[in-house]
Amino acid sequence: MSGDLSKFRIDADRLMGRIERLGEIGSLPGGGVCRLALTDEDKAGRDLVTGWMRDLGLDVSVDRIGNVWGIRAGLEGGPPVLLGSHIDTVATGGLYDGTLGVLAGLEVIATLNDAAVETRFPVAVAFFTNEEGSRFAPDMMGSAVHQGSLPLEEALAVVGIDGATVGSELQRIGYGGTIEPETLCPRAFLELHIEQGPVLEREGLEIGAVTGVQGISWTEYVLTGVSNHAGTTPMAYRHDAGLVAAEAIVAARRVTGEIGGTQVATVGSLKLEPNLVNVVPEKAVFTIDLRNAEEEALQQAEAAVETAIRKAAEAEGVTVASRKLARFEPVAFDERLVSIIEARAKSAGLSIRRMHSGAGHDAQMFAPNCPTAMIFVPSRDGLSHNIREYTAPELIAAGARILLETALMLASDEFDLAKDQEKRP
Ligand code: HGY
Ligand code: MN
Ligand code: MN
Repeated sequence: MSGDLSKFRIDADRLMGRIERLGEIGSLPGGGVCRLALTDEDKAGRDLVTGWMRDLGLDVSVDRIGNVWGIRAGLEGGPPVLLGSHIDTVATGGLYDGTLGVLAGLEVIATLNDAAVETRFPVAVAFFTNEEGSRFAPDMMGSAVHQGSLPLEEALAVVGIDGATVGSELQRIGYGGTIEPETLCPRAFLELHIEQGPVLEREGLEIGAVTGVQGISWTEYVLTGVSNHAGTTPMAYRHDAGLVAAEAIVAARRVTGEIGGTQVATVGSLKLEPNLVNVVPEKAVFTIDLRNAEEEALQQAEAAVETAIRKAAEAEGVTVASRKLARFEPVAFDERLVSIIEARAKSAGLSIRRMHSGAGHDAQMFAPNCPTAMIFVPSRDGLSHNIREYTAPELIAAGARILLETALMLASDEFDLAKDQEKRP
């Protein structure tokens, strides 16, 4: 296939219709959605999207960690150009995080079907299990298993925040497939995603050509002190796990200032036990999410936070136990694909900039193994993981158009990845 790619037209209404229809599954009373990984809501979303894959004539497969992909045959066989993301959400999620990348991928397929176009290489669309990691850590679990950076058995054995295991929940919802995850080895991987930050909107831009994803470090801390009477226990006698947790939160924020750059830190979950008004907390269980685009700086941040927690714990006579929930190094995307995205956006008259991703994505699991890149569209007010997450339909259509044109180039002889592959460092 060659020539004018712009003759293909994304059907924006069809795409928005699918986004809104999927958004009805797990919808929250005040807006937004909750489709935590492997819950009944996730199952219902999976059933809906898998049905759309089959309606579009895709050859659908489910692997052993529940990843689902549908392949549209090309004139030639071999690895497909893979478009994908996730359809699980955080508990206070929006309509677009992950969903956009999967449903825009289906829109690409529908557009090719409408045009009765046969690409040289196959094109596939996938959604990966448990990208969010909110119920079962780590995040990007399905794509990490798919790409070999997380052993399948280890993932299946993960116990979630509600005590269920990944393996048992996959079986319960009927998505414990039989295919080995590494069966699908893509020719290239493209993910369209909302930016989930303020940059594109603040600069009045329509498209982000994503150059890479920052490193992620998730740690769970369990602090154990001594529960005691809130009224009778003198301050000097206390071993207050809650105090040390509070000092940890302050230390994490302080460390971001000391490290600077792209360093961010979040204590997103915190539980005190027995969590009663008149009892000195015996136990504090909390998580620390640290991220940085530079691996060395991320390690410095991890060390500084760990030192601060242990120092505060020692002073209060509280013990510390911790376990790593997730750890991913920063990745860079394929310069050739980033350049195509830039060129397609410019030829479509869309405003674009290169940028890094602050959020983790399935694409970061593919980046070390095949040519990979992402396309961002703006998030209103920079909001995400928030029920007010929003991206205007015209921006969604613009992002889907760039996904379509980039995928078409990679699935045709316009761009022979194999030839260029030799040049890779
Ligand atoms: O945590 C993340 O960045 C992603 O939303 N899982
Ligand atoms: Mn996402
Ligand atoms: Mn997310």
